[in-house]
Amino acid sequence: MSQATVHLPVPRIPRSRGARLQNNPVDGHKRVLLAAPRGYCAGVDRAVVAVEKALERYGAPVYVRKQIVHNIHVVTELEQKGAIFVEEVDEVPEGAHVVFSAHGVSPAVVNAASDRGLHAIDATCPLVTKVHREAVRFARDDYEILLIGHDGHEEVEGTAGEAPDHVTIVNSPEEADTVQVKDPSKVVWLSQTTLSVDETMETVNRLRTRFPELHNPPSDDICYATQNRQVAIKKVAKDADLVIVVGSSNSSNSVRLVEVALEYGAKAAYRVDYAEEVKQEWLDGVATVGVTSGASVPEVLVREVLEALSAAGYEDVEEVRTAEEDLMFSLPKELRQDISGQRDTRALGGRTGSAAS
Ligand code: 0CJ
Ligand code: F3S
Repeated sequence: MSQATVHLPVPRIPRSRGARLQNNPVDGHKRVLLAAPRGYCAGVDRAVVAVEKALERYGAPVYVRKQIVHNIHVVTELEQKGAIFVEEVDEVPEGAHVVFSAHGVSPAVVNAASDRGLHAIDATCPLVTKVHREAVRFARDDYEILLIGHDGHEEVEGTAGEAPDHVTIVNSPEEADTVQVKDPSKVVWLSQTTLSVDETMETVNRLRTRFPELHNPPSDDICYATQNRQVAIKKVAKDADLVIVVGSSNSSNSVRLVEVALEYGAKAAYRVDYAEEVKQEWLDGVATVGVTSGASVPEVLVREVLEALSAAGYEDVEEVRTAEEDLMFSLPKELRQDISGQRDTRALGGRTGSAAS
């Protein structure tokens, strides 16, 4: 993979109001192509609401193991509401409530929380849980699992932890050329949910050259949201002089959007957490700016980027939509009963559509 993901602890860069962008002349009509789908996916919405709901129900503090999602703004806002983010469950006081992040946890973490008498609320995205189940099943059938993903990313740690004796992590297409297996007739590949689709296919092709009997996962492991955001930015990138991706530096899917934009024709592409980070020089000679955001990014941060661009003369905003999303997940089971014992049927993650769990 072209760029390693940065892991916690993430530096807390204080938010500063940068200078307003100048409206300098350029050749051509200034415009913004706004990719859609972008921003929150169903699993992120569910995880963030799970923390809010836990705070409402149990009162502050509620502990969260790792960042609930990889977005500094989301984490800061939840901290202000009373969430305490920890690296490991041994930092949580015995008997307290702890939320597991959207990226999932290994059975070892679940057991450590239970040994400590913690009340765990599992906000793992159901699409990550699906990959965990695949790992368990293939390990039980004695397959060797080549897990394509970023070593050290929480999701990869969680999935690998389901079957540590059967899993080998493949970090990049290059590693596919050197990874060793015991029995090439009994190998399957699985993947992290937030990778580049194209790069993962390259890794798989290189693996298959060496292991022709390589099994495929029963269904896509790269999730719908990751795929949809990449398809949308590909369409925008070919017409963009500059692409701005809103998302945090440790957000795998956001960082992938920068790479995909560059691969698909954007003349330049940058990632920002906040609008204030957009630099005047990025706009030099730029007529068309593409804008998108990762799956862990609240829309308010995109709106602030659009406002900053508007001040620089990019007032004409055209949405480029390549898919509709209506997937929703119900809340983690620990939160489905409300205090009065009523079942909370709130479904999360999209504007319309049917609930899944
Ligand atoms: O792994 C996930 C369940 C994705 C959560 C949404 O995105 P983010 O930025 O928190 O996580 P990635 O680093 O995996 O993209
Ligand atoms: Fe889940 Fe994909 Fe979002 S795995 S949390 S739907 S980015």
